[in-house]
Amino acid sequence: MARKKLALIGGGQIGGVLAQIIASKQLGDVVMFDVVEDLPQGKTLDIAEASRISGFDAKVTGTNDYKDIAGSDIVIITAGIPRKPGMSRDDLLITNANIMKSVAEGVKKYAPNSIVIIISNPLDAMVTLFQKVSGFPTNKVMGQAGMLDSSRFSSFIAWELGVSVKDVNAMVLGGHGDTMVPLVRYANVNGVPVMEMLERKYKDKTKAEKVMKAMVDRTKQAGGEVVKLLKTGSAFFSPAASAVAMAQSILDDEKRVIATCCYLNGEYGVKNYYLGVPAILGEKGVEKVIELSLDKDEQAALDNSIKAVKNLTKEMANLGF
Ligand code: TXD
Repeated sequence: MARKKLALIGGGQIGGVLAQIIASKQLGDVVMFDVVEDLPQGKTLDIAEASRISGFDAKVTGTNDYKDIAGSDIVIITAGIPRKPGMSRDDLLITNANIMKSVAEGVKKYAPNSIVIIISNPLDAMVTLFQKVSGFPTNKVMGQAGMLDSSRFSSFIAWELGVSVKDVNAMVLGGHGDTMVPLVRYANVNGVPVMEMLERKYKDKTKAEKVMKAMVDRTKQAGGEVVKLLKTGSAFFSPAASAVAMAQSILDDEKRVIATCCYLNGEYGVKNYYLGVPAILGEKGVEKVIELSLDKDEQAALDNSIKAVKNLTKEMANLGF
């Protein structure tokens, strides 16, 4: 049986870690595309030369030519620029929308049957644009954000409670921005509500609520916290690991339930927009959106996030995309 093939569009910080994790997990052969001459070739050569040590036979190659992504089962897109000092959000939106448009055309032409995971920011707008330009079925175009935001939230909970993060289940819904919605009520440690564990730890309901609020706020700001420390770019290990988990669920038809930026067709009261919600990821891509029952406050927070995503999408349409 032929090995699966994964194309990475963008060979920057996240692209490099993606290639390395995919190869070491032997998920499939990797082709890294970038517009910068020699960059993807150099990066992948370096990774491939570690194959003896890491113990993988998967091929890892770089290219500046879209035709080399032909036959890819999965395409993961990180192409774009991160925001620099002095740039407005519009500047980032226009630049990355132009890049995403060219990427969508390239992927449509050379990997028309692939399933696509987008990481580039502003995420919800970039996923919307890729689907529009490529015309791919909506179940085959999705964005990575919720997996990472949920992993950050889970890590903070595990550190606070002193338990293994493997036993923490916590999910973040909504757009990838300040309006994201960490779901406190559903957060649990192997079925035990996190709030209950916090109340037991502090023997004080108000204190427990304060601690949870701090974790929720940190989750919302977590991307910015890393940017502030790194000073020259944004998080790249955790976004790459998150997208690989999504790709693996699709390639191995694991049917994991993952918070994914996916196309909504009436679910959560939203029609024809991309939004971060839990979904089953399997061989068909997004196979089913899971609808959670939300209380009044949770629904209000999600509505606020939906509004932000709609505004961003409209802003992009007004700019001619
Ligand atoms: O969770 C998430 N979704 C995110 C998203 C978390 C962190 C960062 N997130 C966003 O991912 C970030 O704001 C950026 O928009 C992307 C990629 O982040 P990365 O840190 O990998 O950025 P780099 O290192 O600048 O890499 C981008 C690469 C770089 O090598 C460019 O040469 C390339 O993109 N690039 C292109 N590749 C292909 N085609 C075109 N047109 C192109 N233009 C630039």
